[in-house]
Amino acid sequence: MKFIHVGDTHIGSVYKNLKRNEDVRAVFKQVIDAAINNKVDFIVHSGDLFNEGNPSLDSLLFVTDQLNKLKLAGIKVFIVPGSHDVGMGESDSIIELFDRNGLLVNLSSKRYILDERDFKLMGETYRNAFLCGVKGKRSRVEEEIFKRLKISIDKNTWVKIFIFHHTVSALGEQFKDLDTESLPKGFDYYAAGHWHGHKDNIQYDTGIIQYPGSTEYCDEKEIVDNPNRGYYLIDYDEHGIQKIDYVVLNTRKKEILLVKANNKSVKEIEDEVRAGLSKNEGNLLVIKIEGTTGGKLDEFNFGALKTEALSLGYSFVSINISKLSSSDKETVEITESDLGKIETEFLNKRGYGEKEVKLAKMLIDSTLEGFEPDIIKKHAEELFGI
Ligand SMILES: [Mn+2]
Repeated sequence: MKFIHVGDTHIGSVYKNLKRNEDVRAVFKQVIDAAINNKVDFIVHSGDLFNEGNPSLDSLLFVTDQLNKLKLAGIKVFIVPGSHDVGMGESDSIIELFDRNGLLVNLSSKRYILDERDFKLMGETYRNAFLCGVKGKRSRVEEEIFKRLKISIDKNTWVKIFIFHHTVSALGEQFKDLDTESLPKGFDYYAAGHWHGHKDNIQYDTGIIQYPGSTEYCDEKEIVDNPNRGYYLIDYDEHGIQKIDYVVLNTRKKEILLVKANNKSVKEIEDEVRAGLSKNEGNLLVIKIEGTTGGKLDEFNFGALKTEALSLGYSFVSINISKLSSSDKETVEITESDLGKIETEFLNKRGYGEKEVKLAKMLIDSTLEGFEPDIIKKHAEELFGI
């Protein structure tokens, strides 16, 4: 028996970029086709099927068509809604619509919650597997829910699968939605979503936690941080899980161009970026400019660089200057030591007149004293005789 575990497919407008939206769909199709070709018994989706809780009609039709292909092939989909699958202010998810139309099984649908106060959770037994799950939330997760979960696991199955859409502390304390220890015990396979990186084989209780990551690079950081994108194909039999393959999806080639500023002028840096570009068939490009330039930051024409790159064929261009600074900093020597006088001296030395300094100081003070805009306007009019 086989199943696929996939997550964070983010169908919809991840980018305001049509080509990239097509990419997001193309990898989704790859997963669907792989499920059919491998004759898997079912698919587990760990949330964020859509990028937004109110997907466009176009996205809805696309997903409907893909899920229908699975239905025709007799492949069930078990899912919990992710944080993105719930619209702002809505308690139900778009996933529920597909559940009610019989195109997938929403394991956090109300029918699986036996007792809402006691968090008694039911699951499904299907093809010798037991599956149940908890949906993701937009706001901070209530860890209490996890701690109090009571699940009647069907022991009479070959594999027990728990699906959830949260980051656990095993990924790093700073990223956690909940402590790993809060997860329910007694499962073989913890199908996790929400973390767009890919993290295998986190040992927990008698099972493993698996994050397949997103199926496409959803932003610049994901392009830089991850070598590839994929999903899991799992074999199981009466002795439990036998084999897990991480299957790499066919995504666009990517280029990360690092340019060291090393006190070079803006023109030298821009020329170096240009020299690093080449004609291509829609690659993803991240340009990182790091260090200190001898020129001024506002002399860069990043818009022009981007346009040039796009004209060479790149389908996505991002320029990262978070580690770029300028050595050309103006310095003003101050002799005063009182804060109020420092402000005046600084502004005088920068060439501002008496009235301008007065107004500037009023504006600085207003951040502390909370002057009404009307009062500031009145003072300005008096000072400048407007
Ligand atoms: Mn996601």
